[in-house]
Amino acid sequence: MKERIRRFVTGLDVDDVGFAASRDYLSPRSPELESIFPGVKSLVVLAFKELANCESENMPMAMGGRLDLMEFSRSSSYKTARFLEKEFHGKAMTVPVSYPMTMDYTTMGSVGEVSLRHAAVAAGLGNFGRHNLVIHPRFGTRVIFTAVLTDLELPPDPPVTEPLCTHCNACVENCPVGALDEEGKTKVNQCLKNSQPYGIGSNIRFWTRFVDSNPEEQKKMVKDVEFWRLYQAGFIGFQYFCFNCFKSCPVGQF
Ligand code: B12
Repeated sequence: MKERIRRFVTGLDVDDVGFAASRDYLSPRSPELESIFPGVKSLVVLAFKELANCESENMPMAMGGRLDLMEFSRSSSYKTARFLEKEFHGKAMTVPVSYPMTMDYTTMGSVGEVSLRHAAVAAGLGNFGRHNLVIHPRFGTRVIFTAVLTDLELPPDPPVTEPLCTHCNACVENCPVGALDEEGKTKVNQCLKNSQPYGIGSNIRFWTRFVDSNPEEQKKMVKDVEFWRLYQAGFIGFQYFCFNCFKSCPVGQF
């Protein structure tokens, strides 16, 4: 069964696939998988290599590449989940590639329902680097993940045991806000303010100023590019304006 699933997934042009037992998925800050999917037994984790878009200093180009990849990854995990249900009569659930996620005051929108990095590590698709991202043995850091949860029992893949991070420190040095200065921890607020300048914080600040302004000032505010950018972010969703730790990692690059 596992090899048929692997062939199906790689036939979708997904770059790599790994299998994990749900007991090996260890992500202390994330919800228990059982609370999401009672009876879950395995995770099928899909890895997708990112195109060179992430290198561009033109942020609509960089984020456009990510959006294309997210669309492809969502369609691939959806097809994989359908395959598990149709062919093997298991139950299957797709994991959001990035959002939606629970929004509350304890996590401030920084914890996904399933941690795809911990899932990838459990499925033998890589291990954590100095940047707290998962490095894939062939594709390096430039890889994103999706996953399918299932109640089918699938034999797990072995973990990657050799460390893939070379500790060159390029990710730390290239972070413009020092979010990686402390080993083993990303300073989420610093990263967020810099990488998502049109996220919830800017939105709140803009609209607070707006309600405190007179009609003339309000007219000026909606003509300002800041408003146009917030408007675009509103329908695109989370929109990254920084890929530095992701693109500066030399592992697996030519
Ligand atoms: C919320 C989120 C963010 C938030 C918060 C990040 C965070 N601290 O987790 C912000 C906005 C800051 C963010 C930034 C980025 N993100 Co993000 N993000 C997510 C999301 C949606 C949820 C992550 C989550 O649940 N975190 C909470 C828990 C799991 O984290 P944690 O337990 O606190 O673990 C942290 C540390 O303890 C440490 N850690 C934990 N265990 C271990 C073990 C070892 C050995 C080490 C060294 C470290 C370590 O690493 C974690 C990062 O801080 C995931 C998608 C998903 N569903 O997984 C993508 C995801 C993690 N993001 C991703 C990416 C690529 C990015 C960015 C590069 C942005 C970009 N331009 O693409 C940056 C990288 C920032 C960085 N270097 O840490 C990819 C990572 C791919 C990869 N190769 O690893 C993911 C998996 C999306 C995907 N579908 O592939 N992200």
